[in-house]
Amino acid sequence: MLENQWMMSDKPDGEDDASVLVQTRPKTKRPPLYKVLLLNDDYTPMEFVVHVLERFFGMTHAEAFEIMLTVHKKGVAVVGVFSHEIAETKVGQVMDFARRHQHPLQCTMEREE
Ligand code: TYC
Repeated sequence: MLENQWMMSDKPDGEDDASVLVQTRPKTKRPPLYKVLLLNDDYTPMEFVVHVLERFFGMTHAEAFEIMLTVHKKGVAVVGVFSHEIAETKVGQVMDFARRHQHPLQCTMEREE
């Protein structure tokens, strides 16, 4: 993609001075990224959360246990950063899996600054 810029033509006064659209530097805007957040609650078993983090976020048992404890203590943690489509898929997978097991676990996404 190219960024465009309006410029005046360099004709002397009295001659045609119509504005022209010229190409300047190439513009490559990267798509936004989204943080996937896991929220604490009082009922979802710790081992279930650990399993979710292993299953849907590719964490080792040790990594998953550590993140689960962070959520348990702090109330929320970022469990991954993805494109909009992948983040939506992860949130859907976690919410669906929790619902099927009748746990109130909540997972959301938030655009990165
Ligand atoms: N607080 C829950 C408990 O004590 C454990 C838990 C951790 C729940 C992380 C949700 O995202 C969560 N059983």
